[in-house]
Amino acid sequence: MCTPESNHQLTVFRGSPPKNAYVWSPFVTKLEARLRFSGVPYRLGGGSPRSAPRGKIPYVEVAGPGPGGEPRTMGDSTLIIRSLVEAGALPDAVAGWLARRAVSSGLYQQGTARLTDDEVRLLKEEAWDSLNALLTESVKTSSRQRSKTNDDDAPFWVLGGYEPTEADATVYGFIAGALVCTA
Ligand SMILES: N[C@@H](CCC(=O)N[C@@H](CS)C(=O)NCC(=O)O)C(=O)O
Repeated sequence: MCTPESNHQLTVFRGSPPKNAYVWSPFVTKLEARLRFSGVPYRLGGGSPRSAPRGKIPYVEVAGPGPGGEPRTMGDSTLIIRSLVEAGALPDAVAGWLARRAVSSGLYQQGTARLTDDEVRLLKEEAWDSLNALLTESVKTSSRQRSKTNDDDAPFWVLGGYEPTEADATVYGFIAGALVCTA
């Protein structure tokens, strides 16, 4: 759809005038990270929640190929990613069932999976601690993998393995958003 081969053009609307800096919205950064991880080119647009199809940022416009085709807009980072994957424009990076089970089990052991939604909201600090624990485990796993290649500067991924997944885009979006947001 938006791959260079098929000539579609993808524009990501971030809610503020385009510039080369993160925006505060974790959902925008999540979507952009997911596209960058997969090498899918896109343009930046401004836009606003008022002009968004679902009243939220991010939203995207997909144009082309060729003249005559009406550009399509889509909202919601998860639905955008799913739609691009279904269209073959983005490789599927959803974690496998085994990796999900390992993470679910880890979160249950750690305690986060036993909290209600309200408790999770109240215990933001614990959520960040949980993320830290998860990343600490990830880097240990990755260190073992990296030691085989002697490449200590290699990136590591949230669920281990050799490729980023949806989990990396989401974590990246929320960390970057929290660092950028001054509110
Ligand atoms: N589920 C949506 C959430 C998007 C969302 O909540 N966007 C916020 C910014 S982080 C927004 O547009 N807020 C403006 C508003 O609600 O008016 C997604 O994944 O894209």
